[in-house]
Formats: sequence, structure tokens, C-alpha cells
Amino acid sequence: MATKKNKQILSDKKADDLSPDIENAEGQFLTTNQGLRISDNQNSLKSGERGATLLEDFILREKITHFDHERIPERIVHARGSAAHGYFETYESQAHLTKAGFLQKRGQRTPVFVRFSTVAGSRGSTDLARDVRGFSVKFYTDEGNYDLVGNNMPVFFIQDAIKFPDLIHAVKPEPHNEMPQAASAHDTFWDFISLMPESMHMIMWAMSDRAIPRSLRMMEGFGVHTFRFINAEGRSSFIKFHWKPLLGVHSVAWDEATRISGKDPDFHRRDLWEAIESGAFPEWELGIQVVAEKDEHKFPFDLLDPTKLIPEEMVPVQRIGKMTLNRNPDNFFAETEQVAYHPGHLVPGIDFTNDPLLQGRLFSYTDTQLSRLGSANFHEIPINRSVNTVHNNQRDGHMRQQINSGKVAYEPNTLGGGCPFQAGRAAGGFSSFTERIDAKKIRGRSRSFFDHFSQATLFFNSQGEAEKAHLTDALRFELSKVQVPAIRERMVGLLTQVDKKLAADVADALGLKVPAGPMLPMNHSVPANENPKNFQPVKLTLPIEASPALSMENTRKDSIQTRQVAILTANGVNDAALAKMKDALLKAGAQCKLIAPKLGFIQGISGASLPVDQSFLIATSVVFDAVYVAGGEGCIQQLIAEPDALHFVEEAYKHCKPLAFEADARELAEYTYLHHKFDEETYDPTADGVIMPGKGNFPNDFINAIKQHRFWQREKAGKIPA
Ligand code: HDE
Repeated sequence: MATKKNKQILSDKKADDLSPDIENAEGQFLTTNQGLRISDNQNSLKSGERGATLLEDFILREKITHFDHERIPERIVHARGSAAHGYFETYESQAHLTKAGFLQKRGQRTPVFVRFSTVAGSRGSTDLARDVRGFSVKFYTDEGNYDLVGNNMPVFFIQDAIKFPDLIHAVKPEPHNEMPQAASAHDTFWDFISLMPESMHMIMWAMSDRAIPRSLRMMEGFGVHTFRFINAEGRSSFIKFHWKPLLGVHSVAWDEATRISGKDPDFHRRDLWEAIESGAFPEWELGIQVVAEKDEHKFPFDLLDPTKLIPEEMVPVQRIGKMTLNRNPDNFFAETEQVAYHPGHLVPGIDFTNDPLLQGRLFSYTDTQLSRLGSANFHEIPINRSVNTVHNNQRDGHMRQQINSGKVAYEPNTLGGGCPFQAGRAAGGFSSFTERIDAKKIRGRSRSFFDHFSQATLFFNSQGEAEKAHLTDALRFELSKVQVPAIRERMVGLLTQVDKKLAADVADALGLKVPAGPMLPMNHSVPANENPKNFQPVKLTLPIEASPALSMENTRKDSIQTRQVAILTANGVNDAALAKMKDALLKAGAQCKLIAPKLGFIQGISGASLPVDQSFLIATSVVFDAVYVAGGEGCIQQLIAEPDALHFVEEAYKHCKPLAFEADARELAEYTYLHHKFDEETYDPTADGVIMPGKGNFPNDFINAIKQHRFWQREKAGKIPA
């Protein structure tokens, strides 16, 4: 039961609800950690003006000692992350499926803290690495914390937790020289993968554009494993969790990702922070796929196998609530760095399955907190505290915060009136689903885990033309970085089982012949007691050949909310036309930046002076979604004389972004690669996302183009020099 105080916390979610120790130093004196006021924070205590520093200087020693201990170990995986506070609101009661308290009533709100992350890189690595993204949600429910610790891809590389250290050792920088940082494009990763056919489905996802999201706000989230919902009658249903972003699912181009990594390695972190600061709160709907207990075996794949998804066309996703992120953390370390997620943080009504990857995770997360946060009391750190008050007989330990009164720290007891006492089911006590188990103790896997390719093929077949091309290019890129030819050959061998053309296209770039099939031996990927030399690819038939839900081309494209538009301009700009375009963009929810040769102000032809947001010295097209080139004779001539402006336009075009030119700005386009666009009589500017004033409504045409996100068809026209 939530206490009165905590109920209040749940109902009014103010900035300091979950972090009661927030400091307000306004008007306060500087003190030591013991509260002593400090009179001089500029000079250490010395024996005379030019003398040595005295050991006695306890103020200096306290300050430096604390500084020396400022760091804690970064996460072994998912070290680089960004987080935000918000709330989850339930759409309709899910009582028929689960007794979880936070899913019982329409409109019920639960505070959340969400951390997004990359997996492979260190804490300071770039946001735009090709990688899986972590998507961890802590629900502060009044029955205790519930953590949904998922990823932005619905499957995983391996089937059994015992392979996780191997996978991570393979993808991390190589141990002899600590290279490369935050990249899978190196020998050890592909050596491992080429021996692990079970990874092929996940490899398709990791090589797709899902691995380079446009924004953390524009990616899906998945619980990955199959979980259970348990209702009040004790009935269990299998559940797959989905987070669906209301802004749609969008990615950047790979070339763009590499450039963003140089121009703004904090691109995703900044984007999340700025969206929340500007009041454009990111939103996701929580979706569930529900499979009745009796239907567990009706699929041509195993629900316990984390390398498989349930296609949405087979089991539709029901949307049961919405999450809104509306507050940035006050302190990165205290919140984002110290938050401790754990798939084993459960509430009544939600339970695990026997997925062998999930089972291993249940051990790992507490263990890792002990080494990172350094104490069994990590649950007392403000960001990790349950809003439901904790009562138990666990005591003491490093940095204990709670002061337990009385002499009773055991149960059963009479001296404490028997308290705290067990909560039966009726009182909201957790009880595990009573799954029947009657089995031999073995080290092995079910035969139903041995189809490694059918869903990899399903994913590939479901991709649009541009998506397939990007995936193929990603494999070519990654495998070209591999130094050992045998690893490349083994990978092409595995790809033959996914798609023959994919294998041939990748082999071509690597200068290889396509082998007939996978090369042997295939490590442990055969059922127990069978010789790895006998590995035979298993490929089951799925009832569908493609799943449109797996293609980003079918994502929603109905909004330009928070899209960043670069307005290229200079003195002599047609400010009336600029204002018309800018107003329309802002009204539709986009954000605009004025970019000019110099900082300060530019003069419009009507005499208005406009403040410049960025000069070409720091501006870069790769952090924008679209470009508008303003008009005005003087403005255009200055931009034509500015090589960075011409590069800006070409680069945005290369990355398939929408561009709009005022009528007289077309002259600038003549100086760029785009010149040929306007030469062709048949050219239809709107189809290619290059917009000029014409018959339609100019700002509207541009807005519609931005909604499309990218015009990947430009890539087919050949390489664009930018
Ligand atoms: Fe994790 N994982 N993981 N993982 N994981 C960690 O826990 C681990 C797996 C995921 O934002 C660690 O607190 C094992 C799958 C996310 O703080 C560690 C296995 C999925 C985060 C750990 C897996 C995830 C982590 C490191 C295989 C998607 C970031 C720091 C059995 C469903 C959480 C920490 C955050 C973090 C172990 C596999 C998601 C070492 C052993 C599958 C999003 O405990």
C-alpha cells in the first residue's frame, strides 16, 4: 500500500517528486561537506606567499579527494545514454489480462524515468554509431517499481544468456589496442557472428537503418522477450511489448551518421533535451501482442526464442496507453548515470517466461549494480527509490540512508508485532505464475530454436527498395572493414541462407564468389548431442512472405513537429517571402534556424533586421531535416560567393532531404550539383522533394515534402559529389 505521502507524490508529479535531495544554492554560502563556511575558494593554505602547500589544508584535501572519486564504473554495455522523466497514461483497463495496478483504470497516470542508450560504445562515444539502442522504462507504480528494459529492435543476437559475454567481448573495441570505438565493423565482431547462425535475424536489423535513428524520439521500443500478463483469476497470457513513437520511425543516411558523429557527437542527446525544453514532449504508445496460453505452440517458431518476433500481421498490436516525456533530468550523474534498471523489477500481474536469455538477465542486472553503484543499498538512491514505501528486514551496508528504528530485524517476530508481515495475494503480494515443469536437467536447446533464417528472410523481404539497398551497403561496409578474408567468406556463406541476391551483392563488393551455403563447422548451433560438423540450415515456412509493419517506409508521415529547418540567407534577403515561409513552418510545428555568412543581424529588402542563429562557420546540413534557400538578389549573390552555402545545399540533397528555393534562389542551384534538376523539361520538383514556387502553395508543398522525411529515390540517380 502506498503511504499518504507517496500517494501525493503519485498524484502531483512535480520536479522534485523523485529526487527529494535537489539542491538550491541560491543566496547560500559555499561550505565544506561538513557544513563549514569557506572564506577563500581561490588559494590553498601555504607557508607564506611563495611557500609550499600545507598538509593541514583540510579544505583543499576534502575538495580534491572528492574530485578523485567522482567517477563510478561505466555500464559494461549501454554505457552511453540519455534520459528523461515523464508519465504513462493507461487508455483502458487491462484487468481482463493483468492485475497490474497501473493498468486498471482509464486515464490512470504513473510517473516514469526513461533511459535510451547505445550498446557498444563508451560513455563519451558518439550518439550516431551503427548500433542497437536501449529503451529502458522505469514505472514508479504504487505497487513498486516496474522496469521494462528493452531495445529499439524486437529480437536479439543470441538465444542463451551464456553467450552474452562472448557477444559483448566480440563487439567491444578489440582488447589488444582498444579499437575501434563504438563500431561493429571489425574482425572480432564478425568472426563471432559468422560462427553464430542464430544471430542472422538480428544482423538484418542491426545493418538496417533502424541502427541509425534520426532521433531517440523517432524510434520504436520492444520488450524483446515474451512476457506474461496474469489477471486476478490467475489466468496467464503471453505478451510482447511494443513502444510506437507518435512522430513515426525515421532514420538518417549512413554517410550522414558518420558526419554527424564529427559535427555533433551529442546529436541524439541534444535533440531529446531540446525537444523537452521547448515543450515538444516526445510520446510513444505502449502496444501489446497477446497470445493465449493455449496457443503457445501454434506458431512456426518458439515464443521463448528471443531471435524471433511475432509478425504484427499474425497477432495485431493493441495500444493500451501512452507515455509522454516532459522533464529533463536535473543532474546527469544523479539520475541518468545512477538509475538502475532490472528486468526482475516486477509488479503483480506481470511475469517472465522461460526465455533462456531473459532468465540470464535476471541474474545480471543486480550483480552489475553492485559493482557499478558499489552497495546493496542502490535502491535508496533517489532515482531508484520506489514511491511505495519499502519495509523489510534488510539492514545496514555501505552508505545506508534509511534509519530503521527499533530492535526487530527478523521475521517471524512478536516483539515488533509481527511486522512487517507477508502480503497475501489479496493484499497485493507478488506470486509467481505456477507454471508446470516436469523435465530433465540438461544443457541444451529445444529443437524449436534451430530455425535461424526464416525470420531473417522475412525481415529482408519486408524492406522497401531503398531499405534493402541501405542494408546491403551496410554489410558491404562492415565486412570491407574486416581484415581476415575467411571471416568475410563465412559471412557471405550465411547470407546465402537469407537471400541469394543479398549474398551476391555483398560478395561482389568484397570481390568474392558466392559459396553454395554456410561453411562448416557452425560452432554450437546444432541440437545437443549432435556433431557441429553436421550443421544443416533449418528454414521453416512462415505463413506470410513479408510483413509491411517491419518497413519504415510504412511508418506514419503526417507531421513535421520538431523538424529542424535550415534557412540559408544573407543581407538583401526578401524578408517578406522569408517570413511567410517561416511562419508556415513554425505553425506546422517545425523549428527554424537562420544561417548566414556572419553572426549578428542581416538586413532585409524591406529594411527589417533579422537575428542570425548560426554562421556557416559552425552550421552543418547534417543536423537539419530540410533546407530553405531564401530569395532576394543581394542575398543570393552573397550565398553564391560562399562555398559553405553551396556545400550545404549539395550535402542536404545528397542525404535526400527536402529543399525549397525561392524563385530567384534558383540561380544558386545552378552553381550546385542540382543544376541539372532544373534543365530537364519533364522534371517534377515535388516528386523529388526539391520545391520551387509554382502552381501549388509553396510553403505547403515544402511542408508536405518534410513530412515524407527523405527522398531516397535520389540515390538511384547515382552518386552525388558532396
Ligand atoms: Fe542488458 N544489460 N543484458 N539486454 N541491457 C545491461 O545492466 C545483460 C539484453 C538492456 O539504461 C547491464 O545496468 C545480459 C537484452 C538495456 O541503464 C547488464 C544479457 C536486452 C540496458 C546487462 C542482456 C537488453 C542493459 C549493464 C543477456 C533487450 C541499459 C548496465 C542475457 C531486451 C539499461 C546495467 C540502462 C544493460 C546484462 C541482454 C537491454 C550488464 C547478461 C536481450 C536497455 O547487467
